Amino acid sequence: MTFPEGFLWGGAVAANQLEGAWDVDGKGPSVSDMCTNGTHTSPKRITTTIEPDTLYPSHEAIDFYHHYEEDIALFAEMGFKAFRTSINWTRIFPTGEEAEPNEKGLEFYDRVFDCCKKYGIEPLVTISHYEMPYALVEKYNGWAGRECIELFEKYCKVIFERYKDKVKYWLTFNEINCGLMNIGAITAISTVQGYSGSVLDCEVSDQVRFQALHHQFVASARVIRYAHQNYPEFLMGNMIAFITTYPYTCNPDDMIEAQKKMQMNNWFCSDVHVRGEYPYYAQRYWDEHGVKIQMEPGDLEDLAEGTIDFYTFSYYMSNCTSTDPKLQGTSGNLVDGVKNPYLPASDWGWQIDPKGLRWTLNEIYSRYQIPMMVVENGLGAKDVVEADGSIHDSYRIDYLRQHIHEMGEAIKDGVDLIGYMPWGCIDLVSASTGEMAKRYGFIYVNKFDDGTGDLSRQKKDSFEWYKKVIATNGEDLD
Ligand code: BGP
Repeated sequence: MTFPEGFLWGGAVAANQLEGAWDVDGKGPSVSDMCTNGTHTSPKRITTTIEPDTLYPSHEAIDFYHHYEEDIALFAEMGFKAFRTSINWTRIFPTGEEAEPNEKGLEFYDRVFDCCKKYGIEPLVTISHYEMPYALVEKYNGWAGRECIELFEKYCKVIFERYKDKVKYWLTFNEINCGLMNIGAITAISTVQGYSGSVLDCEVSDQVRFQALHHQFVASARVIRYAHQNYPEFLMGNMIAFITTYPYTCNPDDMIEAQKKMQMNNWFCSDVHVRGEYPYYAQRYWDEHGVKIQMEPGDLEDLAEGTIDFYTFSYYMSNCTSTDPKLQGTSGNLVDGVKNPYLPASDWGWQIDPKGLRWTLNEIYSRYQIPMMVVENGLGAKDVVEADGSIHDSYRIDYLRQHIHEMGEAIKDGVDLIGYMPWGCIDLVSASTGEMAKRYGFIYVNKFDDGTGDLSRQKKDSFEWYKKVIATNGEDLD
């Protein structure tokens, strides 16, 4: 057997992209709830107030809030061993600053985790996945405000205590490194106080981005230390959007450029999480970009004492980089790069690179040697529902098959990979564009970009295929 016994096969989602019920049972608005829909070519917007007659896709999403039992039953039917979801901070603390948590919000996640337990599915919980309370954006400019550290600690202490018997695996911040990338100013660090406009155009300085990240690092480390001290059975992880970057040519200038991109886009955050200190190459970058991080006494000790137990990341694509300014750009959602002539791309321009996953797993493992999980991977594609209701998504099966095969190769290489949770195991709202048309699921949801749809669920061909993959522990990928 290539995949180890007990390998965590499952799927991943995020609260803000599927729950809906954005103002139900005391929930407050999050930064995601202020984002309109958009498309690949016309970017979604963030607004400072809720505009009438404007569609905000997270408000209903796929209404997992009221369909979770049906959905988790379908995951169980596929044989999921694990399910990655997130907690909406604003269900627990609607503005982030209440003295007491919102009981109704806590009860919802009790129901979700109990339902997982009923089927023997292990929850993997992202504590913060693009849904900071919007009130904290208005008041503190999101994570630029140091106040958020303590508010986050308060939130974590509540959910740790409440779910200590139901959840063992925790990730602090989703794709924390996106705070250094354009749209991440909104999604990851939420430093967009007073900003209304395209999510791709908001300009946030390096100074603000690194300061916000510093606050997140300290917050993450403090809650990890707290969890280790109080809940020794918990396993605490990070989450990185891994943008594998190749040099476009063997020109040494391209090599250096690629190394720099790998450092600042991918390694910088996880070096802090795994090693408990800022990496050696950071200072030069900060000096050259006018960044001076304000730290308080104790911050560096906090970082050192709150290191992670396992490493998780999302992997969708790879990029090339070049020092030649004339080369053609590639549209990923996070960083621009140069088109790789050896790779095809999805309809959204994301370059498909299964072997890059094997390469990436080896790179991460050689650096850290701790257990790893791939907690997002998948193909966003348009699906067609046939007259008889069937959905033949062979393109999605091909994508997943190739990536799973390469994970198997990486395991044979010797990496310690313990789980795989492909993204959007049920169709949900796209994080980058707000679309429903960009579908990832094994389960189709009757919901469309204009907000219409009866929300019914339908199995795609990939549903039966993934079920077989899990049943054979990754041996049968045909
Ligand atoms: C990651 C996010 C997810 C998810 C995924 C796919 O960056 O963590 O929230 O949405 O990308 O991206 P998209 O929805 O833009 O296709």
